[in-house]
Amino acid sequence: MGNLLYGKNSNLNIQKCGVIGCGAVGATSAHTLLGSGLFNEIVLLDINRKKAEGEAMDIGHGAPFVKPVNIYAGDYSDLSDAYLVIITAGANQMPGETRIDLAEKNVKIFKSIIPKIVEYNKDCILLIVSNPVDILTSVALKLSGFEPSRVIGSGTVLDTARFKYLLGEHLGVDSRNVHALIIGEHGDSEVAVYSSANISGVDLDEFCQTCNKCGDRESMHQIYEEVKNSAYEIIERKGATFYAIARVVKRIAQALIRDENAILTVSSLVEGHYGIHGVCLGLPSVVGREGVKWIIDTPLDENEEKQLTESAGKLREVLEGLNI
Ligand code: 6V0
Repeated sequence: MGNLLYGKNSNLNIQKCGVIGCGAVGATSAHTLLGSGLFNEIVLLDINRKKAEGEAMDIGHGAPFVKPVNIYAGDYSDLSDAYLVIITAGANQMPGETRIDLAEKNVKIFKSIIPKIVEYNKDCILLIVSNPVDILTSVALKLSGFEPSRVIGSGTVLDTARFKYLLGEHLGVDSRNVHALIIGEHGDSEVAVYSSANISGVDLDEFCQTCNKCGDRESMHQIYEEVKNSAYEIIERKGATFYAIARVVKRIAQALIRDENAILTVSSLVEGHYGIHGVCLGLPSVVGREGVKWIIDTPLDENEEKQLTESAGKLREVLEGLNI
């Protein structure tokens, strides 16, 4: 299988990725990527080398049932030609803990990881998944010195999927026909954009009034609370969330590799949109092979814009309190 070379010096293999952190999220993402047909080489790294080896063996034993993939536990030097490096390393939330509570611990971990990636590979795309994802995307941007388009957080792609799923369930329509966004922090200050939400072009409020499912718009608006609290609810029941985020990782990887120009609410550096400067957060963005190509100024009503500004303010405050 020939490698598809890419990048300034054509030294990157577009079909190669690294996954740093082989816990629940990293291993499930690697498993999902193995079956995606997007990669022919996947390198797993974890501070616990044995864990990376075990996951590579277990996931790799499924390879005969999919497109051939070479998956193995490696070192940072093995990332030198990887087009995409996905970071899922770090502490996850304990019941009751917020994502922001993880910041100090995980910044420390990022300070040990990012320079090692850059030592071997200055041209890859970094996809940040560890939480608090927006803060860590800003941290990775600063520590790597990469251009902002190549440092991407999973942002509110998962929250947007949860929003579409719950709205679709509530309204009795396929979630793929629900067009609605969650933007801002992947966390407690995230913003539901109800003002432009629609079902195949029919304004959400209008659809809600005619579908006779709940008879009251308020209960539909409660769905935002459910989205925001999803992780807490899942963590309380099973200790961690990892299946849906693994699909998010695959979706973003696909948009990047296939140069899809897909619009996804990934997290990246915001400079000037809605008066926000210098923080990474989730906004609808055009994602293709070079990373985030541009951010779309989706229309927001006054209240949504205020909430977004507050979300950015909260993230800035956390960033300023960190020693990076
Ligand atoms: P986990 O199962 O505890 O796995 C974390 C892994 O990171 C472990 O295997 C550790 O050994 C490894 N690790 C720790 N330090 C290092 C290091 N310096 N170098 C390499 N590996 C290291 O956690 P889980 O996989 O459940 O979660 C990982 C992260 O993803 C957490 O921060 C979660 O909060 C975050 N999530 C982000 C989501 C999103 O939407 N962005 C969704 C779910 C979880």
